[in-house]
Amino acid sequence: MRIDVITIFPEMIANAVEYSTVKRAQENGLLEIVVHNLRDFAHNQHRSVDDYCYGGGAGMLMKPEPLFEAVKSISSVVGDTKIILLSPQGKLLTQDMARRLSLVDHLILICGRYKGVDERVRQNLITDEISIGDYVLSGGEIPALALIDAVSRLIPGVLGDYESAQDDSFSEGILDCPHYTRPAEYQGMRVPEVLLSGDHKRIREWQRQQALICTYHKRPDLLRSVPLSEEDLEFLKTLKEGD
Ligand code: 9WO
Repeated sequence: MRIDVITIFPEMIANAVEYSTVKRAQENGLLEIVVHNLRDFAHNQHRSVDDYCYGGGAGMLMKPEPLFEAVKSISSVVGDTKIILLSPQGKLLTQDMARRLSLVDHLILICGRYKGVDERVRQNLITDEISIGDYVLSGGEIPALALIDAVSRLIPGVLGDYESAQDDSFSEGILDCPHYTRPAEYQGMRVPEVLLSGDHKRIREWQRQQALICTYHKRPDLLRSVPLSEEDLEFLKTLKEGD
């Protein structure tokens, strides 16, 4: 997969992709990230990429020409390309969406700044608009990094067998169960006995029930959109009766 990022703060992206899984994906040749400074596509001596709004009002907007030209300069011979604007008005990024994006050959991420982009960019340049949550940031760079992180770890071959086999939060659509490491007792706080028992069937059962309890209390909305076994449903019924 190739990901191009268009931003006025290229170092913000370039520095952050030097870590962890995203770095490994690049080293293994499974992911190529290319960062572009939007100012390189500015038309005047001051390298301006923003301008006042028609109709007045506070704040500046990103001018259309540099954005159109930056995208045009990125040779899209790679195949299937999505041009994504990170913005609070976008569709909420979910694990499902990240999974679908990880199958695309080429992503071009546009990081908004100021008050946002000229509407002609939204209407005629971008193919998808994505939000990472309902809060306002000062720009699209951090959301772009969140998207890159979520997507790159799903590219086939990026995670080892061990890591991908891990049932992390959301991999099955529900929250993860609690985990413990040594010592078995710390300041009187004990690790649940079942985890020390060596009885793998009982452990598996306990972990599933804990995950259901956790999801039921913290994110009950997730339980409506996930396949549950007969046993899961039976257990959830006992939880509801306890309320
Ligand atoms: C700035 C501003 C200045 C004066 C008056 C009104 C104003 N609105 C904004 C504004 O909303 N700026 C946004 C900053 C424009 C697009 C890029 N920015 C952004 C992206 N903030 N938050 C996001 C974002 C993106 C994806 N997911 C969550 C948040």
